[in-house]
Amino acid sequence: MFVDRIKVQAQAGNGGRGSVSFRREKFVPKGGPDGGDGGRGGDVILRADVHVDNLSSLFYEPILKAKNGGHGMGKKMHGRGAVPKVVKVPVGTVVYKDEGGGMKDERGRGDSVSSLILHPSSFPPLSDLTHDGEEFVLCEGGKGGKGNVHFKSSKNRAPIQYTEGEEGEQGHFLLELRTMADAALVGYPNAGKSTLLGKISAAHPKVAPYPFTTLHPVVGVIEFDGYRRASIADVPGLIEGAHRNVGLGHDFLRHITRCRLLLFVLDIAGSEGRHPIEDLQNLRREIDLYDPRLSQRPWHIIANKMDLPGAAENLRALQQRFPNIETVAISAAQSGGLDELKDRLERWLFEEAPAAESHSEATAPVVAVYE
Ligand SMILES: Nc1nc2c(ncn2[C@@H]2O[C@H](COP(=O)(O)OP(=O)(O)OP(=O)(O)O)[C@@H](O)[C@H]2O)c(=O)[nH]1
Ligand SMILES: [Mg+2]
Repeated sequence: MFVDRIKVQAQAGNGGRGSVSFRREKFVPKGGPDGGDGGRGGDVILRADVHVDNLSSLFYEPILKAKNGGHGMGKKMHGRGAVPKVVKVPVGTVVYKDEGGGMKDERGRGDSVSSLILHPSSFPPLSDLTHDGEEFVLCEGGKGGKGNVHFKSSKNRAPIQYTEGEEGEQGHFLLELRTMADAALVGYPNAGKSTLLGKISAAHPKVAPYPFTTLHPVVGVIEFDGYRRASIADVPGLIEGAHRNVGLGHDFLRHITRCRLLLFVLDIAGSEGRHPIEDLQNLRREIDLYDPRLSQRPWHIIANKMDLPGAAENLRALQQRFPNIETVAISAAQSGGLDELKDRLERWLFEEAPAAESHSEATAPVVAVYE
């Protein structure tokens, strides 16, 4: 199961209680207070891990709870501090405070679809875990209470006061994965995105002659000469009207928000009865409707299925229509033009859209405004 958006509840551990105790020892009459402090409650921590690729583990464990700290004891012994509850999440996880409402998660919890209208500025993320090993303390454990040793004074030599441990923080959160990749393959279903990714990287996304074969993003790594590497995301097919939730909708487009280069993969032969120029216009429009900032990203065209009849003619028409957009003609199925594509990718990724711009800071979750 692939889960890329989930609500969780987190509860850090409470601090342990301070102890009330007196030293009792042979030949030491009235030994004085010796109650130790309580231990700290455990934190709930999210840790980004490259070996985790989605949030499905949280689907089965939606309540994240850390242990309480141990109580203080006599002989000035402190209670045991609880170990933190560390939850591994994929790199690219964005954490939001769940204010209740506005967002729907994988379980369908949250508000009804019609009210999914968000005001981005009022919904800033708490954290964005973009590097392997990066941690975010979701809820802090409570401090331990004080034992009676702290209350000793010249007036009160046998205090019976102590303090309770503090309560651990708790809250509701929404975690959302935004895939980290350098470039994204965007196209209609069956355009050949998965076939292409399978050919140029070591990834093996499923390929089949029916639409919506790919249901969640798959990231492949492509290696260039000189040990240069880049990651490319194959995202589910997009169709006209996706912003109205047609097809798979365009919710998954958040996975391309961090990609610094958009590659539009077209069925240039129009083998399914559509025209590639219209396909491209529709794809660009859907991206713009989703988030206008995305349509400002550098983009290029990959004209696929050049082996089919009618492709060359359509390619000419496309180039006339978009003379300033670089277009690479390939046949992913027959591995035609892939060397040329790799050369261009290297130039696009390392010379024209350098990495500094990548992984743009996460903003508020972009949620569809359904009509
Ligand atoms: N003739 C021809 N067929 C191709 C080419 N590339 C892909 N196909 C075929 O097109 C069909 C769809 O390919 P996929 O790679 O699954 O397409 P996709 O874009 O990933 O589709 P979704 O996952 O549904 O969005 C498969 O039957 C492929 O064999 C090509 O260059 N030429
Ligand atoms: Mg696919």
